[in-house]
This record gives sequence, C-alpha cells and structure tokens, in this order.
Amino acid sequence: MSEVVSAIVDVVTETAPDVRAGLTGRREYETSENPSGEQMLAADRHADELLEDRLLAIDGVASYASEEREGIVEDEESDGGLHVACDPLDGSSNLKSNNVMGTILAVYDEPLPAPGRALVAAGYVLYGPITTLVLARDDAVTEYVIDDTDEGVERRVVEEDVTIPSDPVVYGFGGRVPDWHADFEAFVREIEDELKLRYGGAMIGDVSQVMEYGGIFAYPSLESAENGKLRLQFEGNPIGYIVESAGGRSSDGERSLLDVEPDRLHQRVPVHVGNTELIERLEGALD
Ligand code: AHM
Ligand code: MG
Repeated sequence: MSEVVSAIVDVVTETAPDVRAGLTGRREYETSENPSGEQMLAADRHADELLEDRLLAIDGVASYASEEREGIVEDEESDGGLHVACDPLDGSSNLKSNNVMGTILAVYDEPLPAPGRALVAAGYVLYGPITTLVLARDDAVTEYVIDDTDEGVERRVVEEDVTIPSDPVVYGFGGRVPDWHADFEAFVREIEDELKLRYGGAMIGDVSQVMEYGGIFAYPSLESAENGKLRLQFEGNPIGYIVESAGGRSSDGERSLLDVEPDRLHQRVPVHVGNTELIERLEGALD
C-alpha cells in the first residue's frame, strides 16, 4: 500500500505544474454547475480531468472522486484497495482576482464516502508565488517545493516535520457575519482581540497560514446553511487529517472531523481547524 501512496503523491506532484500552466486562459465560467450547485471554471474541469486520467492509471487506485463530478469513477480492472478523493482546484473563484488556490488530495483505504479515520494520506498543493506540496502520512507532515525544470518536475523537501506553532497569530472565518450563529459570533469577538484577521477565500491558502503562524481557520455552520460550505470527503477530512498530523485539532463543532460519519459523497460539514487550545475553546463556546 505504501508504494501505491507514493505513486499517487508522485502523480499529484507531476500534475501540479500542468494544472498551474493550464490556469491561464481558463478563467471563464462554464455553463454547467458542479454537484454542489456552484459555478465551475474551465480551470476546475481541466484540473479534474488531468487528475482523473493520471490517478486511475496507477495500479492500486480503485476509484477516483472529486468535487467537480457527481459520481465515483471506478477502475473495473484495478485489484487495488485505495480510493482517491480530490478537490482539483480549491478556491478557484480566486482565479478571477489572481489570488492563491490549491489542489487537495485525500487517499482512503475504504470505498467512498469514507470516514476520515480511513485516510492513509492527505495533502495539498498550494499554487502561491511558488508551488508547494504539504503531505501528511504516517502521522508526520512534510512540506516540499515543486519546481518544473528542463530536466522534469522536481520535488524537494523544505521542512521535514511541520508542526503548528504553539503561539497562535492568525484567524480567518468564512460566511457573512449576519449569517453566523450567535454563539460562533461571540467566540469570534473573544479571539479577535488576541489574533490577527487573515482571510483569503481559498481554504488551502488560509490553512497554510495557520500551519505556518499558528491560529484558526473555519467555515462554520451558518443560519442559512447548517453544514456550512465545505465538503467532508474532499475538504474537511483531508484538511482535518493534515492539521491533526501537525499537532493541531479539527472539529465540526463537537468532534474531530475525522470522527464524522459520512452519509453521502458531496455532503457538507462545518470546518474548524487550528491550534488545539483554540479548537477546544471553540467547542466549549458552541451550544
Ligand atoms: P471551491 O472548492 O468550490 O473553490 O470552494 C471552497 C472555497 C474554500 O477554498 C474557501 O474557504 C471558501 O470556498 C471560500 O468561500 P467564500 O467565497 O464564501 O468566502
Ligand atoms: Mg474546495
């Protein structure tokens, strides 16, 4: 299994420069919507198709699912036991304003929809000023830089054992303030005296700041949407796994995201991740 995980990580590494190169000229919206009823950019579809083709070509990958397609694509010939879920371009609405985006990878050893406890690896590629890969595997998190060189795509370790700093600095929360529940808003009023607001509209960019400086990111339950915006299989589980592997905590408001039982592929979940102490305070503050 470990070899298959390595092959998956290699494919995601090699695909990252192609996803990035494909962004130029794919900033227009498609006429169709994704399964969550959101507008899709041509870049979302392009990234999804590249990942589907290349990941399913790996022996040992039995199925591929993504935020951008309704059903699960099964590899009938595969005898493998790993199931890959991706958010091909997380935060793609940032493409219009030329801000950061990411690709999220979740590798499960159970058919989807699967609980976060079935993850064997998770990671994200961040298309910032440089392209990085943050990968959680075997309880450790490693940060790499991905470079597209004349000799091919190179992946270099930049930080061996990524851990969230114990002294938190930043916070960023999604949703409109009048749409927040009163108990969540009261929690925000408390911590905004202690932390600095940094919200960029791409979870991967916002979580990357929490990983680097310490703090908390959330897309909470809203008055208008009980389960918030983010999806469990493609966003909540992998980001929870990465943050917990880096010594932090994740929560749906009551429990670790990894303990949420999935009931369908595209289900949404309130997401709160960051320093353990902040997530515990948040859970205490929510009714
Ligand atoms: P996407 O996967 O369709 O891009 O949507 C998820 C993104 C997250 O990256 C981000 O946290 C959130 O949507 C931002 O939403 P909003 O524009 O409501 O702030
Ligand atoms: Mg997303």
